[in-house]
Amino acid sequence: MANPNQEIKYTQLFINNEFVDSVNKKTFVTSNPANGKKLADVAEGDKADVDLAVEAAKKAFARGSEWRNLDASARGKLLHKLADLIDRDSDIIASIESLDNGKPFIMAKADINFSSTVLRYYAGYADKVHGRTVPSDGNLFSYIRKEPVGVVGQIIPWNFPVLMLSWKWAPALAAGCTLVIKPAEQTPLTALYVASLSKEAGFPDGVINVITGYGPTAGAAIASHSDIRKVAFTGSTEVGKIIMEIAAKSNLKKVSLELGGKSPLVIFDDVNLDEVVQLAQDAIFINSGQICTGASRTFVQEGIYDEFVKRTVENAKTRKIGCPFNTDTLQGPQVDQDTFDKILNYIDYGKEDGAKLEIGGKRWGNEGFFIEPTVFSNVTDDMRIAQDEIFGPVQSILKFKTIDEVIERANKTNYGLAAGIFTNNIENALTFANEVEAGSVWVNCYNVFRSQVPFGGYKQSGIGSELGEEGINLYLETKAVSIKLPNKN
Ligand code: TXE
Repeated sequence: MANPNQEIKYTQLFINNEFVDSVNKKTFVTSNPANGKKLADVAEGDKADVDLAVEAAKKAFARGSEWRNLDASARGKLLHKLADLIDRDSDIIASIESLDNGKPFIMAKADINFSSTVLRYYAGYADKVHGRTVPSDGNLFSYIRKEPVGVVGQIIPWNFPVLMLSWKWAPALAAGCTLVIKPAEQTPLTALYVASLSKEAGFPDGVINVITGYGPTAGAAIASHSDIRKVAFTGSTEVGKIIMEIAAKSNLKKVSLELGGKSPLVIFDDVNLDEVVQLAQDAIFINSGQICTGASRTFVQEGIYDEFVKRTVENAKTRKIGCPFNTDTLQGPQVDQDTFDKILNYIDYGKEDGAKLEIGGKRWGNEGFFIEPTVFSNVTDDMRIAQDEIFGPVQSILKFKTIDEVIERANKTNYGLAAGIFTNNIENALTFANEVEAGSVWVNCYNVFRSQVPFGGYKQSGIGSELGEEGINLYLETKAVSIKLPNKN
């Protein structure tokens, strides 16, 4: 059951399986974006706390430690147990997530359900990380071992707090790494709750550490720590570049990045508009538009353009916005003032640049950070709303004529995270899927994520893919062992 008055139990850092204050005793406020009210004072971690967490994680990873001596299948069992505990407490976690992030409770439940699914997927992977033998030239026997990278740092954003945590923890723990994670300062609470469950599940001391705090302090301390062997980051392209630079300058730690996007969704004139109008709008408005794969450029073929725009506007009117704890709410507030201001600025740019504001464009209500579902038509490629990541409920509709033209225009961006196409023409679908520069392509569906299917970005949308086999490989080193033999056979 949803609980808008859910008690917040955990607000301290989680280091070595204990909740502790930060070294400097500082705290920061996290608040509810639906009404601006304070939820809790949370420990503000900094470099000294990251150092303590890394020490704990190093000890947990040391040769001969309890964690290193566990069978791989036993790591899988711990991940299964954690998934069970998350399911047991999913109403509590979803209530906290909804309070801290603003997303509708039912959406938070879906995120949490997907989080335990991802944990179970990698639980099964733990004892299936096989090396191999290799037919090397000469009198040699060569074999390949896959080994955990070691202590890893993870920095995650606020749009899917528990889900991003599960995408980071599950493969790292299945691989046998130990970790220090920093949740976003806007949404620190669910990471701490799930940390308490990891202790209950039985993860040894120091395997999992959570440092709440700000990016340029706690986050940068993770990215620059010389005993962290790899950093995994999800967030803005701008900060992704900073992380990569600090990672290189410190100890050249491995880096994986999942960054922003400006994803095209292409709609051909052979589709059933009754279905597609709704799907195209969900593709951008889901999670209040705060999703890196959001279909922020809707390309519609000229023959159906006017009708599509008309129906899209009607559809936007029916989209229920309001209190995240109402069961019929589809759209909650934006996460904070900065995000809210940024989106309203972009709506102004859209008008200034000559796009036609069809509906929305303003604040909704008089408290919290709600923005009306907003639709622009007559958008052209050069406009700022067609080029930059807005990260809000703003749908931009562009017109196209041919497949070649739309592929060319879809690719004219520095991003390459996702792309979608709606058509009944298999040739157009496959041509687009092959030629669009994006890490995920969805045909007649959109924003479809599965544990088994890798997800990552081309160009400035990222480095490396999470989920699937690719996801666990991010946390593994490859060791080649060659043994001299007296003869070939
Ligand atoms: O992201 P940041 P913000 C995009 C989206 C959004 C914009 C800004 O366009 O409007 O980014 O959002 C930590 N060293 N995305 O400012 O700053 C920070 O504390 C180390 C897309 O919230 O990238 C948080 O934990 N860490 C995206 C995390 O980085 C630093 C999701 C992400 O925050 C740091 C979120 C530093 N110097 C925003 N500075 C996606 N790909 O889904 C910040 N951080």
